[in-house]
Amino acid sequence: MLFENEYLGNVYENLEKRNFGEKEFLQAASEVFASLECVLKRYPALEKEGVFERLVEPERFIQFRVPWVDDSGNIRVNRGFRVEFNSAVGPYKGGLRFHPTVNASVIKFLGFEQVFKNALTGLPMGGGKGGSDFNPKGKSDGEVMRFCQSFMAELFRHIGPNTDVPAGDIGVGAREIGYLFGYYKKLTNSFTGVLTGKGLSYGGSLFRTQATGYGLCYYVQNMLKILKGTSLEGKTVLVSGSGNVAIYAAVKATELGAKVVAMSDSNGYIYDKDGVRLDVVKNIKLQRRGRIREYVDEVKTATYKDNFKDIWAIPCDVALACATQNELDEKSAELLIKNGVCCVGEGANMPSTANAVDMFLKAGVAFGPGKAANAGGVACSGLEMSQNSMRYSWTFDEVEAKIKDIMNNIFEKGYAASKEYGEPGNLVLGSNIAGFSKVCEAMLAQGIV
Ligand code: NDP
Ligand code: 2IT
Repeated sequence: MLFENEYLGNVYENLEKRNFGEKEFLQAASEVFASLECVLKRYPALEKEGVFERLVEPERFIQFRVPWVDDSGNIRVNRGFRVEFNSAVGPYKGGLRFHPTVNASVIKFLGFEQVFKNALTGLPMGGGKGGSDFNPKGKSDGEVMRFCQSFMAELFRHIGPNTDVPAGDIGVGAREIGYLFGYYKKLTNSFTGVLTGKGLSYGGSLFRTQATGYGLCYYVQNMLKILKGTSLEGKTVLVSGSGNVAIYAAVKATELGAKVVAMSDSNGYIYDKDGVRLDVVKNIKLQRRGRIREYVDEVKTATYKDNFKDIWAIPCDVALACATQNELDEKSAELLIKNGVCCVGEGANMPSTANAVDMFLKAGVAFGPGKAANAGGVACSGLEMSQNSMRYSWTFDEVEAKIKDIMNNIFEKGYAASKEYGEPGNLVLGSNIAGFSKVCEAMLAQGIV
């Protein structure tokens, strides 16, 4: 039995049977269940309310065909998904991921995590997620546009500014959101805040581009200050990935006085002992959609190595995992701990394996779980929804100040719950409990729906 509590064990066993082989979804659910065992002990009535059975069953799961025509005239078929996981706290909210590894398990794990993350922000957002196994890499703008239009030709029936509000995630950035928004507008003849992460010229929020990465650094600053009595100033930092989250995490960490010495993509990583030049990275990744290895063509003193996982072998004080799920395993955790890491922040969703998380917690490393540490992005999306509803926009500084506040609060809530439940500083436990408490209260108030 994975869980001491028999009821929880049975719910989980049933979940395994009904979602056979969906390892990412089961991984995310078992982590949350493990954190909530102590809550169930304190409030045994939750069993009668069927809260746990309801939590792990998505309210709606949509899968659809996405046919499109490539530049050579070939017909291609991809699979589209949207999971509308839980709307107890607000309209479904969460990103779309376009990546060849996308499947039902990945979408469900992301949607499940999103429910708790969104609750932690304190904004009225439920949890959802979606995407496709479409690979935007190497596709022309025309191909990406035709794919997005075909994707939206089905998705538009299920979403709406008060129902379900998608945004970006891996492989979905400003270009894709633009094409998706344009087609939604054409199909419905309405200009609404149905997507977030929009361009600034048509209703996007200032600071959304920076929000996840900067938010991660604000969260990490809280961890370092409260749990370790220090700050990012003078720290050596590793940042995995080199997409939206990674780049802006590296920018903010550098601004706060840290030295980012390595970044990666799915092929390999660069090491620059003098501190990664972010103007060069931005130019390669954001302007040219290039590969991280191109960095060493411009910065001759830096080195490039294949195998992105080896980035974790570089000695550092702080590790920010900003690429993808399960990128940081037991072996990597062991190396980081051996090399004296004091803080790990998850910019990505579930980048650390379950064993890696346990090792960090046991070793006394300050560990910031994704659903808390990377919530700055969706929090800013929530503020984009507010601005769209008001038909008004806040300045960059106004949005940044609100996000900083939200990230400080998320840390506080998780830390307070970790103390209340007897494991001070265990932010996995604390954040799961704090997120759950809000969702649970909203679910109980609304009856069996
Ligand atoms: P991007 O598409 O901008 O960048 C993704 C980065 O991760 C790229 O460097 C990519 O490398 C790397 N990557 C993707 N898949 C893999 C893989 N299988 N193995 C190794 N590296 C991989 O996405 P984001 O920066 O937006 O997202 C990164 C993470 O942050 C994801 O986990 C996402 O869910 C999470 N997140 C994103 C938020 C946002 O606002 N964008 C908010 C909260 C969390 P390559 O180019 O080689 O594919
Ligand atoms: O994982 C995430 O929180 C996101 N990809 C952002 C979701 C959003 O709705 O902005």
